[in-house]
Amino acid sequence: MASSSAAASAGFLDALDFLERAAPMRTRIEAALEVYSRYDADCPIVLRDAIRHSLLAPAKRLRPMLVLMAAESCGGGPSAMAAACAVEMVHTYSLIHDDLPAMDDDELRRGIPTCHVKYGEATAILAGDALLTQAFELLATEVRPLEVAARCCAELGRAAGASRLVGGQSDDLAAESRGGSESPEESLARLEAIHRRKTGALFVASLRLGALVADAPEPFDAALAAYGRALGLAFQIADDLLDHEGNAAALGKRARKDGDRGKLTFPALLGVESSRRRAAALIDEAVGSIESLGPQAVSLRALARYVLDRTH
Ligand code: GRG
Repeated sequence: MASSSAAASAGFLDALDFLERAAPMRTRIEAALEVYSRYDADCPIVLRDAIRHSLLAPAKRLRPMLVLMAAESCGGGPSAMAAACAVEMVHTYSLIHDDLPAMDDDELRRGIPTCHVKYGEATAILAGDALLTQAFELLATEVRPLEVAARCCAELGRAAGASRLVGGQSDDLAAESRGGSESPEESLARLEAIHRRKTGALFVASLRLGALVADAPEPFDAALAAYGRALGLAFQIADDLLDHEGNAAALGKRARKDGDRGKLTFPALLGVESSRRRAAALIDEAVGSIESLGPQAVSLRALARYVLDRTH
């Protein structure tokens, strides 16, 4: 087998190489999140602690990595880390609110008690609100030039809003109380439409923010967005498969909950093997989409393979 560095210079990395290569990047992201979650004396201590409980909990940091790797693959940019942290704040807010009793009602997230279990529902709602707002403050104050900051705010706002993340979540919740009158094709189309908004939109926005802060040309932005769409859906299929396999300890959250609730999932609709094949085809599609970015996109290629092979 080729050594890691030989494989990397040839443009390939496997999932384990990816984890090794990504570790320093994850450390840098977490150090920046730690700094951004120090608040002044007007922030109540309980709110600060609740935010930090969720934001700094052990996590994969895939979305901020996508921002940094997209920027890197387009030549880099000094505002990339602020943009990366803004995306992670929006993601963490969505997890805190998703875990609330009124939504998915979960007690475990990122391997630790959910925000509302530890701090109460009201504080968890406020912690999510604070993170969502801070994300846009961060983009507006740290991304430069100002025109790029405004475009990042617009892109992230759209991805997190009523027609994307929040809309997908709303349809997902509505689907739980729906009868079973659809054909399998209709169910699959509906499932994909939910996940394109609920999971995929933030992946695409991460890549676009990376392209924006690196001042990437339009074709690179389009290639990264196509990569993000395919990767987002593959990630969700892999997530459903991991949930189906049901190892709560490895996942750091309750497993088999979707199946138990009769929720629509890819393995339930397509079967396990067919779901795996679909995810693998989407990863090939994602990798194919960024061919034009050349060797600078080695990390994005590896991240795509990792999404398929991940165990949590
Ligand atoms: C409450 C507006 C609102 C939206 C919630 C994110 C979300 C929408 C729901 C979370 C439930 C869920 C399992 C979604 C599908 C995939 C997903 C987003 C998983 C969590 O992301 P990971 O695996 O988590 O990247 P870490 O903890 O590693 O960041």
